[in-house]
Amino acid sequence: MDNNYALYKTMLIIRRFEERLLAEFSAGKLVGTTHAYIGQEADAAGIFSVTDPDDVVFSSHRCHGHFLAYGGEPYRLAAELMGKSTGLVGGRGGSQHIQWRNFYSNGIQGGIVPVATGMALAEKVHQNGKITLVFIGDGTLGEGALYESLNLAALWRLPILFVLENNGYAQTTPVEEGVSGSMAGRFTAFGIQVWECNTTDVLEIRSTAQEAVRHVRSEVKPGCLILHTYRFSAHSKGDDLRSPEELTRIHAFDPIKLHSHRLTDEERFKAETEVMAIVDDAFVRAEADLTASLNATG
Ligand SMILES: Cc1ncc(C[n+]2csc(CCOP(=O)(O)OP(=O)(O)O)c2C)c(N)n1
Ligand SMILES: [Mg+2]
Repeated sequence: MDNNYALYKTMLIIRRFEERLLAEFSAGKLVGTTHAYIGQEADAAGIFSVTDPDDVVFSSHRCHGHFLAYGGEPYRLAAELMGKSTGLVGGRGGSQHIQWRNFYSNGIQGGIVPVATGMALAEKVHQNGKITLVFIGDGTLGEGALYESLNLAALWRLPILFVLENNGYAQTTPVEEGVSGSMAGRFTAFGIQVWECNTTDVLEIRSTAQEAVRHVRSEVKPGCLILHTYRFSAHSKGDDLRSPEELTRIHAFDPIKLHSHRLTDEERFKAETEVMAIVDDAFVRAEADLTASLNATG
């Protein structure tokens, strides 16, 4: 019961935060670019409900959902998106390049995977029981640095979980046109065990993630979690070639609607009220903050 409410609230924070973010973008209040996670919320909510607070996380251009599920503060993220000095990295990273506690993100596809692998080595040497997670998309399977990392992670038995979120597209390229052969086979070829989920049900994702996380932590070995999912919003801002029929079809897999039936009307109302207040406070406070000075240091 408590778990169901917490998972729902995490997914709702991501959804409402990003709906607000897209509206603020359209109103010209944000700078740079952005990539919304709307539709994929069950992945982040499920995974971060079974990780430890000190685990190390590396994310991609589509990082907001991962960050919020990790426990990041919506206000600091909103301030970062607005280029404010109170933002996560002083307003200089924007949407794709954020850092807070053990969470890092980078917009270069696959570029962060060798960094994450090195971090997993460092944490293994420190023998502190932390695992490292690194998120990639289906389109990032074409990056060579990924395979060098898989090789070393397997050879050196590094405690790292590669999380592959297959949302079916790399920008506007469908996965069938960008990825050959088997996704799982790309990991098993290096002797890395794979867990795979073809669902947007947060409870199923959570229990599969739990097994994968347990394996990586207790066996001190790499693992791979493949999550087949759906991206509801455009790749970034407006770049979407999908037909209205396809968009209608995939909305049937809305993870929030799917999970909402496990809550009472009162619980759904409470979650919605609390989340709307958090998101509104985040954007209103961030807007009032000072803009980052471009030539400041530190
Ligand atoms: C090395 C590199 N090439 C191209 C880009 C531009 N780019 C940003 S996201 C993206 C598609 C990524 O697709 P995928 O890995 O499936 O992630 P998704 O956007 O679907 O979450 C591209 C081509 C980039 N950021 N880095
Ligand atoms: Mg993709």
